[in-house]
Amino acid sequence: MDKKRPEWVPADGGKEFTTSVMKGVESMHDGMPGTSRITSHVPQVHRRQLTIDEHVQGVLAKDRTILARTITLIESNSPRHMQKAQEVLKQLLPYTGKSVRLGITGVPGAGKSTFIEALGMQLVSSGHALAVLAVDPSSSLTKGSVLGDKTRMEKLSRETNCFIRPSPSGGTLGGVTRKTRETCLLCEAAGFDVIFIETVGVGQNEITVRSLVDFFLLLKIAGAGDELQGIKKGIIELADAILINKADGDNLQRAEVARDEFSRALHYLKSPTRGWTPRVLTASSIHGKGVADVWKMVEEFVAIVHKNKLFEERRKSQMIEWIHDLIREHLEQLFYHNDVIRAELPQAEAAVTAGTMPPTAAAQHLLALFEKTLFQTEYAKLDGKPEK
Ligand SMILES: Nc1nc2c(ncn2[C@@H]2O[C@H](COP(=O)(O)OP(=O)(O)OP(=O)(O)O)[C@@H](O)[C@H]2O)c(=O)[nH]1
Ligand SMILES: [Mg+2]
Repeated sequence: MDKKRPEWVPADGGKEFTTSVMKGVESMHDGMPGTSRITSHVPQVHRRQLTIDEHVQGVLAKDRTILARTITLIESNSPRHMQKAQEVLKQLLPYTGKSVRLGITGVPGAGKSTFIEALGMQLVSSGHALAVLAVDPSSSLTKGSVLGDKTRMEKLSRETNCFIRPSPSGGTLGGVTRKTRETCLLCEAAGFDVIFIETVGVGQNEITVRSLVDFFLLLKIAGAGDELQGIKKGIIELADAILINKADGDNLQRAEVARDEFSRALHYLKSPTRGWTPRVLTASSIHGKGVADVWKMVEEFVAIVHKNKLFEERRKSQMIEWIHDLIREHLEQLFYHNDVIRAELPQAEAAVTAGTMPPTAAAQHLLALFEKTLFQTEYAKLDGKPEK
């Protein structure tokens, strides 16, 4: 884990900003689980940069090495790479959209990776091609969960029909979303028909994941003392299903009690998906029990949302949401990177905390300053241009 600050964080940014950035995956390995049995058709000498066409053709040809490199390109924050990545994506867009995206969220240790390994093995053995994107792996909490994940998904990572990719957890929330969204598109273009997105549930993450996936699965463990807290937080309102994991051994009975409690609670909540009533299931991922039922449920769900057109509708509105996320993110960066704002912000904050200025007035003052500098830049551009 690098302690590098992401470049967008304002100089006086506090804990509310992510201040640690995971090292790019490429520096450790190429994102390929196990050994790739497919030989890349592009020479790897000196890892020369691929052309746009090589990226596009490689992804379409399901070349996993090129897929991994294209994801790395997309994760890059350099403007040159971003431009290239956008061109690659544009050309791949016609080949996207044909997958089921499943978001899997739960507290650290809930058993997400174990569940993914169990269900994933069943899916690949029945002919599915599965991509697993581990967003925000909990390495910040458990130090090195990426490695842990690789061992926990040991069998799965050796499957040629499975592609496992840990994603960087740093950057803006929008950055993570943009990259994960774009990675999903790449995986779809490469022919993966099931995409799992594993994230640690820490509040905001769940909302982000909901905006990326078709089906949102919340993993819980019984007896963790948080059974009904989730309801208050509104997180379970986002879930299409809750899976009480570790329903085995001494925990079995508690898991069943938790299932009934959650079922009752869900009864009073509005479903996040029209035409679908959220369900609560139990499973023991470690023993593979109840795991197949989860997939049966997802298939049922997919049939319903295809029939009532919600699948397509949701994907479209997620794309629209995406545009606005990007605009918001960009405007925020412009604002906080602005020299005038950077100079003025601490004073405005001090005035507010000293009680000499109301927060609204401070915000208005800063925004007015910002707008003024924007116009000045525009006027400066006009200066020197010959009049018509
Ligand atoms: N008894 C039991 N243990 C389980 C089960 N599923 C997972 N575990 C154990 O719980 C621990 C955490 O499992 P993981 O799959 O790594 O959990 P995770 O949610 O992916 O954790 P992070 O990635 O760190 O957030 C491991 O020791 C697993 O062996 C289960 O169904 N039953
Ligand atoms: Mg995990």
